[in-house]
Amino acid sequence: MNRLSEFMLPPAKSTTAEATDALFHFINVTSVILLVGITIAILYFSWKYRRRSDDDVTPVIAHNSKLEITWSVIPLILVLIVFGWGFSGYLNLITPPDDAYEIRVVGKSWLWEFHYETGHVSVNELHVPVNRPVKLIMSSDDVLHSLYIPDYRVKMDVLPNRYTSLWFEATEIGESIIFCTEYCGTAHSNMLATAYVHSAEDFETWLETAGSADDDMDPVELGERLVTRNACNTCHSADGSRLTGPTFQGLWMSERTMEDGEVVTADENYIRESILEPNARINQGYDPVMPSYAGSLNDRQIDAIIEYIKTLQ
Ligand code: HEC
Ligand SMILES: [Cu+2]
Repeated sequence: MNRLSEFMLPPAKSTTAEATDALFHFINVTSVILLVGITIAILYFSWKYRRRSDDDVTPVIAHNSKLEITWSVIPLILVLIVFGWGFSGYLNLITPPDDAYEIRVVGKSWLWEFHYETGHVSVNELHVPVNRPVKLIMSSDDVLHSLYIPDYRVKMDVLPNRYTSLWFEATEIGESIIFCTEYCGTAHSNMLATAYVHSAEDFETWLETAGSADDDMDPVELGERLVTRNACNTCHSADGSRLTGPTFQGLWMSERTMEDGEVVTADENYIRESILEPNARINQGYDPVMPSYAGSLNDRQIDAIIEYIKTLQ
């Protein structure tokens, strides 16, 4: 079974992954056996009962009860096994253990926000402790998204105006990739995040120091890091090329034309407003798709981003 998993699937790194894989292999192996058996039977019968001479006449066969019962009962048993097995696995996957550690997840086009009990918010980085159940309570700020962690074999839709949840218990310290698996627009394929699994102590340390590690960093450097960390660079380039949003190069103090013809100078206030209330004014020729960063970036971080944009002349 393990060999088969290594061959077909990403490594199983959660407590429930192996049970999911076992059912997957059962369905797969049974299907292959049936496929081969049926194919051989078809070939054999078409050879055995081939037309041998012109006056060959096919006898009339009304039915064969034994055969019909056999080919109804065997699939019925297989389907019942898959149902029972799948249903008990499903119940396990939708029932998080009571002591699960809770993290709020917000999907936005096109990034993931993870909100921790301390109030810390990380973008596209999910930090979790190893060997402890974690429950994600998820919602979307805009369209349908879906959070998928292949290594843990968990996936759940993320909807606007409603909470969905999933849980897992990571069994290995390390990193796993997180995908959005609901097509959600232009940069859907960039809607990636990473799950970082820490030891219990390292996780506590991370939680205590998250965010404050930036405290004595140079503002320009911090700004550049925040632009990557908050996925601004999926929509804004620093080299003049046009992505979903306008480039940051040459933005500082330039004249921006809005949808309604208004011309605005890109000063501190304009950039700040663009980050906190992106839909207050829309640039001419662009779609109103930027998510608001109100609540996830504080004043110091916004200042740092502005300092960084100033350097991109
Ligand atoms: C999903 C894509 C997307 C992401 C992510 C995104 N933006 Fe935007 N942004 C846009 C689009 C599109 C516009 C132009 C339309 C508008 O004005 O809302 C824009 C406009 C802006 C503007 C005004 C630019 C100008 O040329 O006038 C600034 C400043 C800005 N974004 C900063 C940021 C920062 C900082 C981040 C990350 C914290 C960010 N954006 C993340 C899509 C995005
Ligand atoms: Cu998405």
